[in-house]
Amino acid sequence: MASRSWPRRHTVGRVNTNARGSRPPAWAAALAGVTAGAVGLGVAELVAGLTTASASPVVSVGGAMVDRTPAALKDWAIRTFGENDKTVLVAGIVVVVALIAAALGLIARWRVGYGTAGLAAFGVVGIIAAVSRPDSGPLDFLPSMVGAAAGAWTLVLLFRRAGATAPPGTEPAPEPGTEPGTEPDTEPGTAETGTGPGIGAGSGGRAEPTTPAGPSVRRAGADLYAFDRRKLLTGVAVGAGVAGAGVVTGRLLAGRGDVTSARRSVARMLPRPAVAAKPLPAGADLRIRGLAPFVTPNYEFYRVDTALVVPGVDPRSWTLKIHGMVDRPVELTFADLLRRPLVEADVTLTCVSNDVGGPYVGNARWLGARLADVLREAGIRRDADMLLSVSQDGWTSGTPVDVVMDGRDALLAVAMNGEVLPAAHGFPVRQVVPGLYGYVSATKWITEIKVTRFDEDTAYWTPRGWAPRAPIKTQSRIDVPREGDSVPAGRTTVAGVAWAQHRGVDAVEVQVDGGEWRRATLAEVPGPDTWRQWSIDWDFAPGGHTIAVRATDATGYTQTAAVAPPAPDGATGHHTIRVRAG
Ligand SMILES: Nc1nc2c(c(=O)[nH]1)N[C@H]1C(S)=C(S)[C@@H](COP(=O)(O)O)O[C@H]1N2
Ligand SMILES: [Mo]
Repeated sequence: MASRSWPRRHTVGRVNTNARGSRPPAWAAALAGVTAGAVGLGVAELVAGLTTASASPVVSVGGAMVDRTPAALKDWAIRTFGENDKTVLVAGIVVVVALIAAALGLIARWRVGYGTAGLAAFGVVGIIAAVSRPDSGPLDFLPSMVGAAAGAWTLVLLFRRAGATAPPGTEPAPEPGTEPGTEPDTEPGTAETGTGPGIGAGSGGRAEPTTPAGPSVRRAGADLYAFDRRKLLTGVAVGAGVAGAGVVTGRLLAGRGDVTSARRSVARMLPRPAVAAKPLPAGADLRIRGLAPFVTPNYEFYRVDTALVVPGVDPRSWTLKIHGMVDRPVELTFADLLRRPLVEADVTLTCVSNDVGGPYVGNARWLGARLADVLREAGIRRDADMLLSVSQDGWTSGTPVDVVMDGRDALLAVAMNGEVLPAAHGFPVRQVVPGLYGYVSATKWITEIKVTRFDEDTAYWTPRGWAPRAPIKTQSRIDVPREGDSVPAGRTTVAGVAWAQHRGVDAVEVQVDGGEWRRATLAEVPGPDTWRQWSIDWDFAPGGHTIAVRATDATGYTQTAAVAPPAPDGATGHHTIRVRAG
């Protein structure tokens, strides 16, 4: 590298590569680091939005983390944060990135190159995460790469603006012009020529001599401390603006727009059901305040999946491949699917992670093609016992073949409660199989079914501590009153829901303060595949009370009181609440 002298520096102007011994204070360096990290992420989001095929680094890294999180931790996260678990994860990643970026800023005080190297390492992590996602596309390396470059470039520019690139330990500073040839580490070439959006231009119009190590500093003699707070802060502000604009624009570009319009056009092509569901029995909904309605509105339906960003699947290019142990592999388009006779069915979905009394259960009217018919046309081999369904984002589920083929309403569903499948619930197509927990049956954004064997293939949750086969356990829940409620002494309605999908609920009993079990009144149901509302009026003496519930299904099995956690195959125990009457 050519040596430079003071005059050279003055011709370069804003570049202060000769400001020996100067470095910004720690807070400023950390702030520069955080800004560089933010710009990196913002630019990455923007690139991800522009090249719609590729995922942003936060999403890729987050997705990789979700897949690698021990089941127990994930369980805890679901339980603690509920359906906000993804927001918490993303926020956590952003905080960790900010902390590391601040540390890189501090390291850059020592040598800017170390900071930029750290940002490059970030980019490599993002690239590895992105290209190793199951749904990765050929351009998925781009957001992380461009983002890391933008971050590194930002760091260099900010350090320049702040007036420091020299390594520490060179003070006391030499006399100007006396030390050629030992140029401190300079920035990458791009920094010399770069004229990035806004970053170098923050205070460009200002006439005052803000060149670090300018006259005032030289007057200070040995103290070459040349930190320019204002220039740094304007740079930081511009960087923050770039980062924010990148995230917002990127999200918008990548966003729902596509899915929203695709859902709208599908709404126009949805055929009427060939086999319509019977109207719901009038007595299916007891309409008790606080009791879960028989039909769960789509916007209230619980959502559980590993997808950090709802996959946007284009129905025009969507296909479902059915392959593996079949005589005739097939590939269905969305139009093929809609040409099949569509069946309506009322089915209650339940998540295996649902605690006793928990919220991860919902009931909807689904419209879809019969999965059994599609499979029969493909010709399933006799020794196959598992359907490994795969979603657009690479998640997999293993469903027993015999369950799907036994005549129940196992569907490739395209609509939910009379509406095109919402994006979060699997648009354009998902599986629905009455009687099985969601993780072994309810694949959203489905693109593939491999007909295989349980002893040959393993679905997503199996190595993570969940049972390969998981029929839904008979359960019941008290909705009113709620845990901890105060109720008037005397007669009060106790009500809730019970479910035992595909077997049906035959009885629900309620017990207060460990006394005798009394039968609740059951609401009507359209069939065995939905939950069933129940209610009972109870006379409460003033004071505290414990209320428990248990259901008996149509096989005669009564819910066990033995408490089991959700893992590995569903929680057991009686839902029990405490109330105060008075
Ligand atoms: N693609 C995909 N499908 C999925 C999952 C997932 O993580 N990814 N989770 C399953 C689980 S565990 C459940 S309980 C149901 C929940 O369906 P819902 O979100 O529509 O209520 O979806 C299932 N389908
Ligand atoms: Mo689930």
